[in-house]
Amino acid sequence: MLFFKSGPKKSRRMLARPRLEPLEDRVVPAFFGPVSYVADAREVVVADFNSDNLQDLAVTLPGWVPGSVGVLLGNGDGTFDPVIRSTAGYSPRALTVGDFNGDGDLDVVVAHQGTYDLSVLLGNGDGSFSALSAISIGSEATAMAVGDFNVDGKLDLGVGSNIFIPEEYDPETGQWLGHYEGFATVLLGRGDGSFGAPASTALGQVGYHVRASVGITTGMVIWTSLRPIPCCWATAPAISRT
Ligand SMILES: [Ca+2]
Ligand SMILES: [Ca+2]
Ligand SMILES: [Ca+2]
Repeated sequence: MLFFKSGPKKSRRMLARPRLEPLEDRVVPAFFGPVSYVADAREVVVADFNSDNLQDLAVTLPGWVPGSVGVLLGNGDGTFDPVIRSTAGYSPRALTVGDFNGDGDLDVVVAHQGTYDLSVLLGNGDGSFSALSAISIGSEATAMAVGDFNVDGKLDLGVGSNIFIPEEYDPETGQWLGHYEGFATVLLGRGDGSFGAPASTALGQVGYHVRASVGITTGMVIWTSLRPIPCCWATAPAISRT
């Protein structure tokens, strides 16, 4: 029952009854069953690689010698064409996208597991890539972020990376025990698909995965590492820990 006060000392029962009103017709979202296009994809980015205003997918596909980047061109209805593979070197893992040479076609940068290299693959505008070039950053990249960090109109890279520091050999498992030292690295783009020398700042001991992401503020890249060491974070150019 509902009541309301009509005066400072009086109260009376509200006569109106609640009404039931029909809801408007609604369209309930539904999803088709999953469709598998590629197996063992590691990372995925969404972008329009063939400039048809339909979103496509790019994924890193493992393979030791060599791996590849696969692009699935979107049809605009939730389906994709068969994967287009481009050679991407040794065990590609992290992936990021941008037009690094300013020709209007999206390019990708790939980080490789087990190496200290990044690879730049220039887009051909049709979902394929070519002109692969390698950049050594001196540590193993786990994540990348793209932005114009020095505001010169050319895309730059922020890279989170690590180096494993072995401390003790475990004969039972046959593995080395140790920890990871993290690095926050910035590579300034030259606007032609190449980058200047990497500028790295040591983050100290971190978890394996050093994430790099672009902050809300232009010109800022943020690195974080969440496990197992309590978080450290850093922004370019000033680096600090929490
Ligand atoms: Ca497209
Ligand atoms: Ca390009
Ligand atoms: Ca720049």
